[in-house]
Amino acid sequence: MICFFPGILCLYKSIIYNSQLESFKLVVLSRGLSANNESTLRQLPGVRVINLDKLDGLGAGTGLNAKKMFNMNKLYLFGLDEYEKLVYLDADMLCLGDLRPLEHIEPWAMAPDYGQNVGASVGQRMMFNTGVMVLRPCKETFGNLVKTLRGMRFGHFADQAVINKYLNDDSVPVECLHPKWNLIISNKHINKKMYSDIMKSGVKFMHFTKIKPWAIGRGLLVEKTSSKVYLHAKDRLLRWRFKEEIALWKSADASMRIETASSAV
Ligand SMILES: [Mn+2]
Repeated sequence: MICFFPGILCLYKSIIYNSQLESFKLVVLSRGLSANNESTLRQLPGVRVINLDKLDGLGAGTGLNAKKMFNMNKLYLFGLDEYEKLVYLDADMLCLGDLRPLEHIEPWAMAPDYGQNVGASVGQRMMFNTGVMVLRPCKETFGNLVKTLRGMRFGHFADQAVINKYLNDDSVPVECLHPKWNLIISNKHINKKMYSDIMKSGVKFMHFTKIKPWAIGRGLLVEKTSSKVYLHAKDRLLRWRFKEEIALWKSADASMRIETASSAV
């Protein structure tokens, strides 16, 4: 499984560098992070780490694979009701624009999932991508999500299937954010015009769904396990396809030096 620590560091740097926020607090939900990496994160100004290692994995017994079980940890954030409002971000996200408008966006708000050829839907609604969510933590919502999860059978999506089903079944109002708030890179070759228009007019968050730029050249570029030969060919292809996106990630990553306790990431 890919380690997301370098992704979180770069997300943090990109928010400082690009968001124009005077201050922010980054709450990191972690599971399986090394002690060194966790202490590096704890030393960053404005960062709080919530270690989930001792909590049960959500979704046991539903036949989910390890990666989908890992993604289910996201549901724990709904229990953080000491916060009135949270902007949830995946760790494979990069901030590229002014985030101040988020102060005026009320929960729930999410961007559509445009990563498919045909936009997926749940019930009567479009499917929202769960990589960026403006939400209000609430123990009751958390309980309802866990209940929803228990009765489900899973296909392609994990937490995203649960959250969308809950929103649909309970008719929860959701504001649809412009896709610039969650520009899914898998979309680049699907909705070409929309993607390039957003690239030109300004991205808020770029979502590295297809590749993790920090894992390039480490044999971890693709998310799915494949044969070595296939992996190298795909590695080159993706590197070429997402040249511009990878360059943006690298430049944010180089914007600030953070001393890491361990280089083994
Ligand atoms: Mn993601």
